[in-house]
Amino acid sequence: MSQTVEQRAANAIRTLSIDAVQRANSGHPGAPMGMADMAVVLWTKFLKVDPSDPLWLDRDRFVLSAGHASMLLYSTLHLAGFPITMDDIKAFRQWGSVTAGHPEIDHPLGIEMTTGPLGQGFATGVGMAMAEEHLRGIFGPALIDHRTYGFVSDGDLMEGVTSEAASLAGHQQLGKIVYLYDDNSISLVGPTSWSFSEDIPKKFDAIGWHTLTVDGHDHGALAEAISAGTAELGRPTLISCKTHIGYGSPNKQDSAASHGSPLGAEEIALTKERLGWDLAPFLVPDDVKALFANSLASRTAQRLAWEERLSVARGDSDIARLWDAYFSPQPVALSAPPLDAGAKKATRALSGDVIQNLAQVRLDVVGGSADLASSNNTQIKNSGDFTPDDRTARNIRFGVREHAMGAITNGMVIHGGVRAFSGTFLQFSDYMRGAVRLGALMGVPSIWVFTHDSIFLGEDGPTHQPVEHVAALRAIPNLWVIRPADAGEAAGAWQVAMNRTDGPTALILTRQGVAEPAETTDPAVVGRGAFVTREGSDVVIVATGSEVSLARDAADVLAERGVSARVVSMPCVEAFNELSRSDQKDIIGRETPRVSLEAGVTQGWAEITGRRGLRIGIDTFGASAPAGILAEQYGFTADAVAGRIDEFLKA
Ligand SMILES: Cc1ncc(C[n+]2csc(CCOP(=O)(O)OP(=O)(O)O)c2C)c(N)n1
Ligand SMILES: [Mg+2]
Repeated sequence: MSQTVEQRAANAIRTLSIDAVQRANSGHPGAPMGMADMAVVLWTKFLKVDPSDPLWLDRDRFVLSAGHASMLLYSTLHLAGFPITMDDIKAFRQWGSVTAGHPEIDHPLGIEMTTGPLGQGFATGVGMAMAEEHLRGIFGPALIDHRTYGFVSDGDLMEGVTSEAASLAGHQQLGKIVYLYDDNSISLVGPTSWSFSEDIPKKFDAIGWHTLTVDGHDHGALAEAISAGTAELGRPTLISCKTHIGYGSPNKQDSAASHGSPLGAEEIALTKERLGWDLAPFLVPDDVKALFANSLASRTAQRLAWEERLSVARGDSDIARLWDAYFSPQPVALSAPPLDAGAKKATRALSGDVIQNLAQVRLDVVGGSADLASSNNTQIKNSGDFTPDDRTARNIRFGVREHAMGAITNGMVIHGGVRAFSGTFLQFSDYMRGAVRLGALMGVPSIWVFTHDSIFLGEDGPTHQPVEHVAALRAIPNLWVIRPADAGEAAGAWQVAMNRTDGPTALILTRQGVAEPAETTDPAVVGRGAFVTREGSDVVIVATGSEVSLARDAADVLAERGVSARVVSMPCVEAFNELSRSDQKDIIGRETPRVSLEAGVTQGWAEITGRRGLRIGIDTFGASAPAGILAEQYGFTADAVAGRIDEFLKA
């Protein structure tokens, strides 16, 4: 039976995928085989990307949420002319290769984001679509007008983060989203019927999506459905594509056996016979190459027309300035917010003041909170709420959806043109940890505003009192964790976070007021991670956030007893770790005994104090009571701290 070139293209994706998985002796052949037709139709007929400029700002974004189907993406990018070579495909899953087990963000290669933890791609794509809406609102459709496409799987739809993100996408009427659901009724261990029986189209209809169901191997039906999805601008679209996992494999199609192991040489031979494929491994027929080349040539023409429009628009110097403010923003230098003399402001409130200043100098900053804006102090006061009626507004109401908020924030930043932050109570950073970690892995400079940072939030009690959270965040590589102590450090914390380009920052902020030092702290010191805030020679107390003023008070008590204590504020351990050893020793002392003081678990502080140092912290859960009582009960008063240090020095 003769095949169309589109069918041969799908078979090229299938055979490249199964051969690469076989060669690596590891990987997931079934999903690429099942989604190959979806990929061919989307990429040749719809997706606005240009391999001659993978970074084109107005390109459509494509997210492969089911990251285990990585070979689908690599094969398709290769066929489409992105710089993934046949040698790269042969090196699938090998050391140093760009074709990692799961796709890893690499925009020049055409990989929009890292996927693998199911659900993250779905939710992050929602953030990309929100960024597009915002920027289109500002610059108009002549300069910004693209879609966010995604391939999502059963596993993606089972994950909670997807439900949160889908709910917000429906509410926000994100009509430029078109997701194709690989509806194959199979997941890792077996049929989805073992644990998943919801009516997905009905569910998505109910939360404001436009839904369609098609045969995912019928190219005509797929094209019609994607057309309908792109035409629907008032609602996001989910197309359930009924597919067969392992399509073409005589013995493994429709079985979980094709999900995560190589098909085996014998089954590959049978599959190629069934697919009518007689080429040697890793060869692509010329007509398939030509199909992709011809269809993508029109995208190059679209890009050149866009460049022309941009260049004409930039003839207006106001527009040129505005464009650069979003797409080539400058680093910031922030100053400490002014304070009334003697005022004790919470660092969350100081952060809120800094945000107002920041929003003036950096137009690309947008932010929001998971229904805690008034507690997190995240509202940008001179702007309204981002809604379907006002896409230019800069405040995002995420609702009580921390996990999706994390992913959506990453998505906005990954999209480019916006710098996003989002806030919740530090306690609930656990709910968004999947996204926080993935952002750190991707090197995305999202900013997390975590307030109510210790047991000293008081009466809400141990469900709301973080204890292990700061240490748990410090454990994530490439995430910088900054816990400012005063107005100057609050400004410095935002400055460091904003000027990071290769990773995220968590700002750890108090609910309660903090005492300011006699002289306002220079924000620039935060970039060094630590500095001496009070000189002394007998002992060094290293403290963070609200415990810095406590350390100074304890030093006063110690001074009365004839002990000279140096106090070091260490807002950012990660920045401190970047200093030379000698600079570090200048700050925390050489032979002087060291004490750490932080209202959280002591884990990690031995790195600073040494094993023989004293670590004062809270290694149990908190309790529900007024903050002052908790300070007494947990030994966080100046007298108690001084007493412990005295004892330690005498021991
Ligand atoms: C958050 C998360 N949990 C678990 C996994 C492990 N895992 C990988 S694929 C998969 C399920 C596969 O089912 P489906 O998404 O339907 O993909 P298909 O088998 O159809 O290719 C699981 C559980 C994961 N990658 N991410
Ligand atoms: Mg499945």
